[in-house]
This record gives sequence, C-alpha cells and structure tokens, in this order.
Amino acid sequence: MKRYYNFQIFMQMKFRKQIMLLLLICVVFVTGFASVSGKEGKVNLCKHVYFLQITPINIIFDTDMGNDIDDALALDMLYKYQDEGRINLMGIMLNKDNRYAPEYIDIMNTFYGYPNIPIGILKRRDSLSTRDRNFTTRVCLMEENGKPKYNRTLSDYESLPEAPKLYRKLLSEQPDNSVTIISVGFSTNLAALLRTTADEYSSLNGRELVAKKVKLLSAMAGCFAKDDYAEFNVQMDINAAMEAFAQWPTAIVFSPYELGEVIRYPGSSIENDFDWTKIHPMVDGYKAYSRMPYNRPTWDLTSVLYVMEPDGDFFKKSSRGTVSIDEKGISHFVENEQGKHFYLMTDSEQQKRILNYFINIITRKPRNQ
Ligand SMILES: [Ca+2]
Repeated sequence: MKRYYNFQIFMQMKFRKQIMLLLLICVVFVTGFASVSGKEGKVNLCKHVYFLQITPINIIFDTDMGNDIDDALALDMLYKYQDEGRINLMGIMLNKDNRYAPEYIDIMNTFYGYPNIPIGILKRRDSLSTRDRNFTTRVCLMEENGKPKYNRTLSDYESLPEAPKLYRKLLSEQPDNSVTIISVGFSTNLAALLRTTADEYSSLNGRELVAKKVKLLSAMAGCFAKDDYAEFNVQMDINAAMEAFAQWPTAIVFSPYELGEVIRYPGSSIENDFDWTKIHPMVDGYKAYSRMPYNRPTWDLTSVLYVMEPDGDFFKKSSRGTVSIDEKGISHFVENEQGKHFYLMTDSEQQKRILNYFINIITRKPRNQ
C-alpha cells in the first residue's frame, strides 16, 4: 500500500533528515535540468518536491485491552498514524481472554473508520488475565435511546482467529524484515507464536517465521530502575515473558515501567479537548476506568512513540545487552555487545516533550470524523 503525502506530514517522519538530503540532491539535479530545458523542467521540480511516495511501516499491535486505559490511548495513536499513511496497521492481537475485549476493539476499529483490521484473540479458558476492572465491558454495554451507543462491524467474537494463527497468516504475507510488533500486554501470544509449527501459511516454524519477517519488537515490559520489582505485563505471565524474551530472534526495545510511570496523560484533557464529538469510545473508556479527573501513566503509548519517532529527541537508549526474566517476574539487564535488547530512558525535558506530543496526537480528530 503506497500513498502520496503532503509536506507537513513528511516533516514529521522519522527519516526526514536522510530524505531531506536526498531531496537536496534531487533539487540540484532537477535545477540543473531546468536550466537546460527551461519552463518544463521547473514544473517537474514542483511536482517532485511536494509529493513523495513512502512505504508505511507494517505494524501488529498486541494488547491486554481492558486492564488499563493506556492501551486504548496507544491504539488511538495508531489510528492517527494510519490516517496519515505512516503505518499499515495489519492486525490487533489480544493477550487478554475476556468476553468484551474483542468487542471493544471492534467498536474502536469501526469508530475510527478501519472496520476491517483483523483481530486475533486468546482462548486460555482459565482465570489468567480475564479480570474485569474494566472499561471495555462498560463501553460495550453503553446504550442511548435503548440502542447500543456504539456501532460494531462484527457480531461473532468467539469465532475470531486465535492470535498465533493470525500472526502466522499476516507475517507470511509481508516482505522479509518488514514487520514491527508493538507488544503492550502479556507475552502470551509472542511465546505461543514462537512455538508454532509449519502450517498452510508457511513451512517455517514460528521462530523462523519471526526471524524472517519481523524487524523489531517494541515492548512495554520490565523495570530496570529497581532490582526487586515485577512489572505487571511480565508478572501476569512470567513463563511466557521468560520464554519470549529469551527466544525472540530479532531486536527488542523495552519501554520499562519507570518510563511511562512519570509521564501522565492529564484527565483535564479528556474532559476538555473532545468537544468536537458527542460520542467517543476512547473518551468513554477513560471516564469509565477510574474516578475522573485522574492523570494516568502513559506506559503503552511510549512503545508506540518509539517505533514512530526513534530518531526524535524523545528517548535515550541503553547500550546493547540482554534482558532476562527470573522466576519472580523481575527483569534483569546485562550489557553485552552481541545482545539484541535495549531499553529506553528519558530525562525531564524529554518527558515534557513526550507529554506534549501525546496530548497533541490524542486530541486530534480522526480523519473520518
Ligand atoms: Ca497494556
């Protein structure tokens, strides 16, 4: 999928410095051409400077939607990037087995104008991750004038594909080394994907398929500021986190607990910045999740931001190393020149910059509204 972009969107892009250099070379070349060929050459120059053809980033989003509101804000960001043509949101995977989680995602897909983004579900049939604190249920059950408040596209959520199967389908269809996975929940699906074997989509096993197709795993997981803290996403499925991070064949960038914890999305923004609409499933979710107004950490949003703005002045990245998870769910990082793991840090200026960025993108109208 390729689209044309205007100059403003281009200036937000991650490789803009490199592209500007390329443009400069093109301008010099075309100007030289124009000086020879006159008016016709100048017309061509305008055409090529203002319209660039860019390939969007292929993204799969893996979420425990419903446990905390930051998943919904992170998903909002992804729709906005999709609006701008900067990403191809290939699929949304649930690592939370809950009746209303896929229905809420269907409501979000429908509201933002992307009803056909495939959803993969987790069917564990046990108590893990099913707890229902839970804004997804409340939004799904909201009614107006005796009818459901939000439109859906799907009706049968039980028959959605299980996440590892959908991962294999989506990965097999993409070019090599082209997919970024953003994991903002438990590692359950990631570990299960690595354990898959050849099927109708690929003759490769899960680990081989990931090594071939995936470029980066951006994960909100772990804690590196304290040596005795089991971060929630790891703690909820310790065995899966141990296995996934030890076996994952590509680079992993961790956004740890301590990073998002100190960058808090303001409840006042949720209350005041959405006058442009009467209904909004993310805003209703935020209001349902806890007593308003509250400022919530932006953990999951930071893993999205890193993928989209890795060269911006938003983060510091650790040295190359290896993350391991112990039996208590505590994460450990050891520097290692051959390691494939990094973790992110921020200073106070970067924290302010990130918060402004989040408010700006989250409060923006989706293209279809
Ligand atoms: Ca989450």
